Amino acid sequence: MTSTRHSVCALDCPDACSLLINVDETGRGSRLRGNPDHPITQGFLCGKVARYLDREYSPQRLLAPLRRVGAKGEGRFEPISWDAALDLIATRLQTTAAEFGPEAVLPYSYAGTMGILNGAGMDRRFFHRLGASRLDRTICSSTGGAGLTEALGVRYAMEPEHFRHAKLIVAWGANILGTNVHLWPFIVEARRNGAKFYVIDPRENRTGKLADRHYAIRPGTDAALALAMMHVIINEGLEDKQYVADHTLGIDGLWGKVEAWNPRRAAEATGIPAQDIVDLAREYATTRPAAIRVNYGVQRSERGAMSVRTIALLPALVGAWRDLGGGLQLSTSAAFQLNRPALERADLQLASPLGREARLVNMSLLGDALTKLDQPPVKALVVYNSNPAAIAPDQNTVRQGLRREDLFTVVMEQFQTDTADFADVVLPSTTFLEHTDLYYAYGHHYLQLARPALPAPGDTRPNTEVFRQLAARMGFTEPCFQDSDDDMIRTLLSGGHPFLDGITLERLDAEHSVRLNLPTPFLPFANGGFGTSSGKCEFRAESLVYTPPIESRAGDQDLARRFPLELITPKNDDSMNGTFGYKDEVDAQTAKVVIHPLDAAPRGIQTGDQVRLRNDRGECLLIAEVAEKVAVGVISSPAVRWPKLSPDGNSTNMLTSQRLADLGGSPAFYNCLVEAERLD
Ligand SMILES: Nc1nc2c(c(=O)[nH]1)N[C@H]1C(S)=C(S)[C@@H](COP(=O)(O)OP(=O)(O)OC[C@H]3O[C@@H](n4cnc5c(=O)[nH]c(N)nc54)[C@H](O)[C@@H]3O)O[C@H]1N2
Ligand SMILES: Nc1nc2c(c(=O)[nH]1)N[C@H]1C(S)=C(S)[C@@H](COP(=O)(O)OP(=O)(O)OC[C@H]3O[C@@H](n4cnc5c(=O)[nH]c(N)nc54)[C@H](O)[C@@H]3O)O[C@H]1N2
Ligand code: SF4
Ligand SMILES: [Mo]
Repeated sequence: MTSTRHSVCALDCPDACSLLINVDETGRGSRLRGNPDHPITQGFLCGKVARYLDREYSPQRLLAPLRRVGAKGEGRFEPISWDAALDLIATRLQTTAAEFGPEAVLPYSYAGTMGILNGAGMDRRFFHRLGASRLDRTICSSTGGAGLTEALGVRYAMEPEHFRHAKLIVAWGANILGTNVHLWPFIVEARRNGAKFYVIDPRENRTGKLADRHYAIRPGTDAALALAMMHVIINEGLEDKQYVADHTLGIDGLWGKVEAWNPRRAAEATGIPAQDIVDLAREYATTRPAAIRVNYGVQRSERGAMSVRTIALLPALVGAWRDLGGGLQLSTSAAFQLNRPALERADLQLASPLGREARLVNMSLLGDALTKLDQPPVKALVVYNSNPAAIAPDQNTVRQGLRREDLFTVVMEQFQTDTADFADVVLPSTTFLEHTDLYYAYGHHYLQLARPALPAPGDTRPNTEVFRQLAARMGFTEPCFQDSDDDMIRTLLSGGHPFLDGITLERLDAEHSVRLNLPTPFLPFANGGFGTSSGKCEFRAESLVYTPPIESRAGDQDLARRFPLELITPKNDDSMNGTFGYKDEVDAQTAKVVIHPLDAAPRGIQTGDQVRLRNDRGECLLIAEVAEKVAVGVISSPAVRWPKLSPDGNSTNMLTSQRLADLGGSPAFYNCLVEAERLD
């Protein structure tokens, strides 16, 4: 008898799909599909997860704990028992803390799973109680979050379902078909009803190819475009005077600031013709409802927070928030008002030997943290839900750090990643199909619960269980270390926020997916209600600025002469950061770099040639595709390749820098100057 079970896709994707899986009497899963009854999943999955069972049952899955026997990074290990592995880890963490202070221990995790228990639950309690350094989890979105908060005060967003009502949709640094495909049906519906769909992106991706217009903007210059749109809108009196008067502050100062940002000046900065900027601004201001889907692509830049902030001021200027189908979406996650403080228990730091709040280490600066940080230096690193040897910027420095003989490294993983190769101990982890977790989303407003659908293979264990067991070995006696997964879910639901009214564990078990208790329709700023102290959207014109990124053609001229190409490394359509990097087809996709014919010709580069990209930080080898999908001066290679599978052992994060964005601490991944040469 085959039964059907429910699950939730845990990958780091806005869509957080509701899944159905067939399971036979032996417990083996077959046929993974999207839940047809889920309002966002709508019965379909992206290509990568439709085939997730390949990964689930891959012969490359890690099934037993391992201890390193070779050199760091070499990847030679021998199996050991869980007891031996946990004893070893507990002893090393204790001696490290005793000798150097507990802050010498650094956790390193990101969103390998979006499950809250396995991503930010027992692990947080454990490291807080130990007094370990706290990790500032900036690698992805914190810059955009900071920019959005500057504009709106609270990071609420348009509902995805409302895009169907829009008459103009702008995908701004958002590769919807690649990274957020469950928004697409709503866009198709809107277009069927006459909506226009525009894309603002330095490259022509899948989404841009299907758009009514593609504006090829230069990387990191979005704030210049947004300021020029404000110029046109105010100059032509197209702002929503009522909304501006009722719900914004500082319109008078705004003209003083944007007056200088005429479309010609913005055209020079962005590479988008001035007339196109004028037309876009007019159309945006005069079409209702108008929706902007801005995604994290725009904020992986030195000017990322300013980009998001200026873009997020546009809907207030034209009153788009009033309309069903109008407004902006960056992330819906802020509406999930879960009781995370009670889950994470930062107060346990006071019970730690440290006795105070531990220092905060920016994960985007891992290279520096492992090679330069002092008082104390990082002596033990515990990695889970992340693959920093592949995904962190300035790979060279990260690797130098991971290679340190005096660094004790634990990696909890499903696959033998580059990071796992540097581990002293590798612990085999369950997948989302095998453990319980609670899921928020950053592209919709449904809270979801998943129970194990499949048995855990081999000796794999969930992160939650590993940290419970480590806590016991370390002698942490607080009752919270005995909390079950269900206890932790109840804790998360317990904060009393009205958006969680009526949502219980029992209801989640029965319904799997529950809409947050938001007003329907949810129009967060239709009547103001911004999260600023004034309650209004504050333009604060004096602090709106655009200056070109240092690593751009208009930035540091010495750099730009030596390294004249602007490299962007956006997401690969058919993988998920490094999660599927072991697959041959993903490796082939992420081995490519697209270069414009006018940049390729003088370098003698043709499609299929092996090229070396280099800058002062390092180099890597890729295969050229010569095409007009990028503008002159821009090259693009999809992220993230497993370095160890490339011919020289390097991937594009050899080239990216630890220079941070303007606010929020995220890396400026997409402002990266390089030179390219053909290999003979
Ligand atoms: N298939 C797939 N889906 C994914 C992921 C994946 O790896 N693969 N990763 C997940 C994760 S972790 C995240 S954070 C989200 C991110 O989702 P997105 O933000 O949609 O993805 P990105 O590729 O980072 O950037 C989107 C687009 O921004 C463009 N871009 C780059 N620089 C600029 C710029 O300066 N200005 C503008 N206007 N556009 C720019 C890129 O070319 C890209 O097409 O996707 C998630 N979904
Ligand atoms: N050049 C460049 N670099 C980038 C980006 C880019 O666009 N360009 N994007 C950046 C962004 S936006 C992000 S979010 C980061 C992503 O960085 P990461 O979050 O590190 O990347 P992932 O590959 O999504 O997940 C990492 C690992 O988590 C493991 N994992 C999954 N589930 C579990 C689990 O339940 N337990 C344990 N122990 N492990 C699990 C997976 O096997 C995978 O190897 O990369 C960043 N790096
Ligand atoms: S990766 Fe995204 S689109 Fe694909 S199944 Fe998971 S949540 Fe859905
Ligand atoms: Mo991300």
